[in-house]
Amino acid sequence: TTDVRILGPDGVQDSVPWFPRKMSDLDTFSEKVLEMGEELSSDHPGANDPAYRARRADITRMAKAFRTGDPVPRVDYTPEENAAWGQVYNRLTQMYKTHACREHQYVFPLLEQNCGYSDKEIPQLETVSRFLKDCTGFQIRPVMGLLTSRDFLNAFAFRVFHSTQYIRHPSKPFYTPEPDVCHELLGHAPLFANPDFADFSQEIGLASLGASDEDVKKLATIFWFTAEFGVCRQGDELKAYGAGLLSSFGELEYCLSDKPEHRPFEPEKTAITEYPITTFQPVYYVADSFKDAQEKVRDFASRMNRPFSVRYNALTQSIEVLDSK
Ligand code: HBI
Ligand code: FE
Repeated sequence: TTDVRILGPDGVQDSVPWFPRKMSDLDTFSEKVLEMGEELSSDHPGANDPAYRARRADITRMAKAFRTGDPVPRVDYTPEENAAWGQVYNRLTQMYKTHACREHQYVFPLLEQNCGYSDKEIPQLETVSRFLKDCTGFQIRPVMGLLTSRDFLNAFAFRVFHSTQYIRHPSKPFYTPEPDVCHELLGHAPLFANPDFADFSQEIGLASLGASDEDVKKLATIFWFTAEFGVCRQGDELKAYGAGLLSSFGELEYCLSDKPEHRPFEPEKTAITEYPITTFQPVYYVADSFKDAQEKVRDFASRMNRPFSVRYNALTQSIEVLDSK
């Protein structure tokens, strides 16, 4: 990543990290994946299964070749893959009525009606992407694996969500050490159909463009405690809206119990909270609403140290850089 020069408000040229200005700039991310892009870590249940690895590699090869404007390639999932999905689907959907936020509960039947969500087979990313586009303008790009926080967040400025397309190892249907299609389609996709959540996600994305490494880390931590592990207050109850919760029946139960600590979502504090990535979270941040969370993130972002501001032009699908803040 090479820096680019931008004229700051004082007329002096500042150097900021490169960032995508138009939708097709996202094509440059497709080769850049972290650890598990091609190799599986030793704790991955599929690490010693050559057939699983070959299958995963076939699917990630298609993601690597994806370019802006392409339809997401279709994957014909095997009966074994669909069966693993079905197990996860049935176990989680039982809990959504009592544990998921109302926005997730509202969208889920629409995904069943419009996108073929069921316990029978894994929905196609292209179908879900088209549905999201109709709802909020969000779209899905297939990705080989974990992107850097910067790349992953930058894409949200364009209302683009990077989604994996392979599924966890069928020997452990209730465990995965990396994002997979169950996590993406059951946890994330429903929320991107909600206009307020879409705005909230894009707000984080816009704030991340050209941000310092330190600020990107803070925004990634905010993303972690909201889109991944967020809890919200609805009436006098707590409900889950984070995708990491909505795709894990164990943590979905635990997060609303009185075992963990629940703190109010405050970007300044949330952004600097340490968190474990392999165990249940000891702390959850509670949002009042997606609109309120968006306003708080916008306010937080406006105090970030960036010599320019940005705005997304949906007509040209490009970022406009405003030289003075
Ligand atoms: N990459 N593909 C992908 N999916 C994610 O959920 C993801 C990522 N990179 C970083 C990341 N999540 C988060 O941990 C935050 O850093 C944004
Ligand atoms: Fe995720």
